[in-house]
Amino acid sequence: PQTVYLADYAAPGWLVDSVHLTFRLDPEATRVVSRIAFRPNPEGTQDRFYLDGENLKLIGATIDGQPVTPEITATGLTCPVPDGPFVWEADVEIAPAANTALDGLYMSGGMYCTQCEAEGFRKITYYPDRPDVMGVFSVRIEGDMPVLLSNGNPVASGDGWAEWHDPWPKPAYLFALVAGDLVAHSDLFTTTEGRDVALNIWVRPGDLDKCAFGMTALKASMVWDEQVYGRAYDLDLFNIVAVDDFNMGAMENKGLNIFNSSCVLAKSDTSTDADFERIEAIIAHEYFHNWTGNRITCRDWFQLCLKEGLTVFRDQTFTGDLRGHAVKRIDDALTLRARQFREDAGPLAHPVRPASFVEINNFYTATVYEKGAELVGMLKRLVGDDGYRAALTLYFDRHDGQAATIEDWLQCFTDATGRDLTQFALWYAQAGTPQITVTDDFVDGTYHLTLAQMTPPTPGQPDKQPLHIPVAVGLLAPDGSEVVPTRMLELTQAQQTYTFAGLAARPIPSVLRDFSAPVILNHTQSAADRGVLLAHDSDPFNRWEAGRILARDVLLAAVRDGKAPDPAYLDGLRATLTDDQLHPAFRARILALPSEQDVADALVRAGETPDPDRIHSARRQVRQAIATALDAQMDAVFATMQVPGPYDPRAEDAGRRTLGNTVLSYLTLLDAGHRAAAQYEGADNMTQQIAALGCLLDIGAGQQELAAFRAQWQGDRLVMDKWFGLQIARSDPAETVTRAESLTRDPAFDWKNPNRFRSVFGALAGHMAGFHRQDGAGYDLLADWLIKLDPLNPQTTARMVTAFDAMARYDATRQELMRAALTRIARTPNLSRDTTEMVARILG
Ligand code: HT7
Ligand code: ZN
Repeated sequence: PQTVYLADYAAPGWLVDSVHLTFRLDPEATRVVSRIAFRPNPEGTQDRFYLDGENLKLIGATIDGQPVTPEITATGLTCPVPDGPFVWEADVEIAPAANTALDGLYMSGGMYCTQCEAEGFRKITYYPDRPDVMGVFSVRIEGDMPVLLSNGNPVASGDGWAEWHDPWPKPAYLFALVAGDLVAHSDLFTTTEGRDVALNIWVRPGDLDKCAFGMTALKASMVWDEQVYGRAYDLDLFNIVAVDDFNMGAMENKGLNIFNSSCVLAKSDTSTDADFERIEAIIAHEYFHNWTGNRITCRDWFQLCLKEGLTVFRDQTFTGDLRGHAVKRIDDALTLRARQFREDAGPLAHPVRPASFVEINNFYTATVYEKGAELVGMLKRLVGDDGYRAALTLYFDRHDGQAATIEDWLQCFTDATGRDLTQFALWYAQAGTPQITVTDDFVDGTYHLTLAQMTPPTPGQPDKQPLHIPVAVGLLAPDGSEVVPTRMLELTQAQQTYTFAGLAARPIPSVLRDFSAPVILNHTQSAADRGVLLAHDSDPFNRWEAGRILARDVLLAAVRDGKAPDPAYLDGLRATLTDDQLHPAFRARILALPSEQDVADALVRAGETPDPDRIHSARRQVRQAIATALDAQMDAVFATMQVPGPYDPRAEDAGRRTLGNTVLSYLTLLDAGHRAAAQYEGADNMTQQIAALGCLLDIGAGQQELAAFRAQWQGDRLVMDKWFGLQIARSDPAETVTRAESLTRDPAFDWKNPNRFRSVFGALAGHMAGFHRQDGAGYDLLADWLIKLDPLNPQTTARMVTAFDAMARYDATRQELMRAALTRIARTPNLSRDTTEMVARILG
């Protein structure tokens, strides 16, 4: 397969003014008639007219009305064209019902829908399918379906046809079409500019009662973007459609967002608090793309973080504003460490702006999204709130309607604030997680804090340069009072020392407050100092972080030497648990121990080989000890965290339920599941029901409840995904693989549906001790199913191959078994380009 390089970017030879598309829908033979007005690009650097196109049957083509016979390959066509502007017309045939890759025009549960990002439009018709070619689209849909939707505003419709016009020029990846038997939950919104916007969430008729929350989230997003970023919506209509078969979460097509149904449908008896929060964030994310992605798009796919990093940063801030910044920052750091740090530490490490790719779909990664968002956050810390506002205003003014680059983005910050960001730009090009080592000394009232940075080598980047890193630091007195409030240190050299004079006693440093940069901190601090930070730090993130490091050390001691938790740690935990001044959601985060994966990461960083079984049992042992030591307090907290009245997904109630269910998971270790069984029995919402079921499964009980759960929810696809996933996630490691394997034989296991496939195999891969079973059965089962899925759905297959990316950290036996499984995948005849690239990168 061919590698594409950022360095080879060439401006398009022809630009598009207008695009008229007519779709005559048919599952086996849809006809797509296109009429495209092209004109030569004065800045173009390509001299051959070329249109992308894949799996298309060309019925006929004309240029300015004259039939032409293009030269066609498997990936596109070329043809001689006139010197000036011209009109290209083509009639092609495609087969949506046969499109199992869910990319281009496909069918899901009898409805037609599209997915065009990144390169799906070329599976619909011949087109310059690249984001820097933007055209005004008009669409006519003819089909035997009650609802026919496309981008923009409706123009006209009749029985079996509808016409749409989108006045905003857009790249082809934002094109969308939906046709089906759908009903809408509708509302209205008036923008600050006085525009009345009709809002619809389109679903299958049985799902209409699951739309209200999504609509509230959409309106909250529209208000937030007006108030916080000054961005108003720009069409008279905003449609969202829920689709069951979808490769990712959702897609921001102009005026017609398409959502995986799991990311929009919500109702208290079928969705958990976590689902509600996720849905709210994804609706916001896709809506925010209207400005950061659609109005200003990317010049090429190497610039993907320009829209994704910024939009993730915006949705994170939105959730923080609605639900509390401290807990949101903790959750974001946990996600970053679990997914992005892991990516950075293995064979798939790549820069936030990659320099090359084979298949762009493989670069919708935690690095581009989550680390990309961290880079925006760091810029904001460096230039301050006012500087950030000025830079963003300039960005919107200067680049509206354009396909921009990271250089354009950084230039706005420089022009708006005067800051030189030359060194900062390295963050976009250099892969790997920087490590900062902290040392200090205190002499005669003066405290010296030394920070030394180092970024380890990553594939293709053996040598790293120092980065420009904002490190937020505060100092505490030994009694926990704050002696130096937060100061934003700017680390630019390999090593720098910062001086704080006039201190009465040696301070306790609180470094990297609010997780001010996506780095790993190597900081040796005594357990006593960490105890002070846990009890007193004014920065909630570092308060939690102190508790997390104490917990990690307790877990490491249990893994290495079978040690029971230190009583001082248990005292600190008890004090936090019972501190009513602290938000319940925050207390729950402190009480939740680092994951098995976190413990493995810590061992790897210490140069040790993690043993998944040992980590699993040590963590259980520590949890048992905590439960025993804090039994009485947990019992009291469990009682006070019960939320009376009807279910409300608001943050305050959700936080109470999270703490209640966290202590329930400990109490279940002591009461043989008594409380959990009662909670399951009495639950009137999914949060309480599934938390109780999980607790029961954790102690090897709950089989009766599991059967009852299935009987109750067998008609609900999304809840059944939970049923599949939970019993694997909460299984004993000795049974994880057999449980997953037997579930693949369940009549409800529809492996062609990505959500269902992920519910089983995502849960298997996420169960560290179960997946890494010593005989390799976990690897073999996953490999078997990935080989089976690849010809149907390469995107989802390639994504799930990443389960093997931590191969190098395990013992020789496991490494060999993983290598064998990957080699078997690699040798599969006709393996997709997507999966081939991922397997090759992992095997190295
Ligand atoms: N911009 C979208 C990314 C995307 C995608 C979505 C659904 C299916 C396939 C996809 N490929 C790429 C989603 C987002 O970041 O908002
Ligand atoms: Zn996005």
